This record gives sequence, C-alpha cells and structure tokens, in this order.
Amino acid sequence: MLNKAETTVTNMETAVFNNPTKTPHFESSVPEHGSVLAGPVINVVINFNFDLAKNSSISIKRSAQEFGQGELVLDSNKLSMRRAMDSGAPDGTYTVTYQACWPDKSCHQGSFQFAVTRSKQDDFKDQTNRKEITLDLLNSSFEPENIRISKGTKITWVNKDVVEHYINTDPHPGHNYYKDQNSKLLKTNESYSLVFTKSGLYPYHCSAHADYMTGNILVD
Ligand SMILES: [Cu+2]
Repeated sequence: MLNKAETTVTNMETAVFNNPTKTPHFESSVPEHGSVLAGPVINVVINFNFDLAKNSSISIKRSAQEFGQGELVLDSNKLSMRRAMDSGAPDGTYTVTYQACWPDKSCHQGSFQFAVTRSKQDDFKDQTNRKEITLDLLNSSFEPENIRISKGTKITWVNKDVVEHYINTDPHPGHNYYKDQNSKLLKTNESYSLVFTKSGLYPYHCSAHADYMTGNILVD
C-alpha cells in the first residue's frame, strides 16, 4: 500500500507543467502540451498554418540535457517541423523549446512540456515477443486500446464493427506524427497492417471518431 501511495505522489508531481508559449501560426503538436506518456516519442512534431523557413529549430530538454537527436526536419509542405527523440530518454518532465522562422526571416520562440512516466506501461497489454498481432476495431474502440510490442512486430487492425473506421497517427486532423500509420477507409472485416521497426510510443486514433476512438502502441 505504501508503494502505491508513493507512486501516486510521484505521478502528481510529474503532472505539474509550466504554461505553454505558443508562437503565431501554431496549430498542434505531438506530444500535446501536458501529455503524460508511457515512453519517449519517436519524434516531436509541431504543425503550423504558415510556411516555415530555415533557422527553425526544436530542442527537447530535461534538466538542461538535450534528448532531441539529429537535425531538424522541415516537412515538404513546409507546415510542419519535427525532431527525433532519444528512445532511451529517462522518466521525467521534458521541455520542448522551438523557434519558428518565416519566409520574411522573422522568427518566434515557443515552448511546451510533456512527461515520460514508464509506470503508465502498466495500462498496456504486453504483446512483446510476437511476430504478428491482430487488433480488433470493436464498439468504436481499439481492442486492446494500449499495447506493448517488440521491434519488428506486424500489427493487423481488423474492423469488426458495422460502422466504418480509419487508423490515423496523431494529431487530428494533421495525421503526421508517423505518416506511415494512416489507413484508407476500413469497412466491416477490412484490415490494415503495419510493421513497427523503431522503438518509441505511437499515439493514434480513428479520424471518424477522433474524440474517443484512440490508442497507443509502445514499441520496445
Ligand atoms: Cu472510427
């Protein structure tokens, strides 16, 4: 019982975030400000409604240490920028500081925060060490909602509902956190498959029921 209480206190402390600073033209990010995640993201993605230009940047820091990896990537539509995150990043609160620069060479600074708390993996169904997994779309939810798999596992989603669904990577409606994870419209008994080859957390949803039909894949 004592251990459980301590865990609760730790989670509450983790959940204290500074207010985010949004630049002009900010639309969305993955992770969202204030997210508490079961593991590091594969990349931080920030979406805007105006063209980004060079000198834009993203930093992902915990206690002054940088966990962003490699160069900033500007997506080809110029409306999004992303930076990979270290998959071995420890539990804790991360501050994303970004600079969004525009074609007129002006720049704005923004920031937001999220937390990594691996104890949240207790809510994930352990499906590690399997080559293939089938995941049902049932009663407008992903069954199971949160799963943990090994690298190289192929997931096949099968629509067991009468209504039509999609598989879409977050955010909604940008669908660009992990662009490979976007299906066509899935009618009853239609399926969609994807092999996960990179460690990290993959938050996703169905774009037809984005408010409540959500799930997470955690790749070890
Ligand atoms: Cu749906």
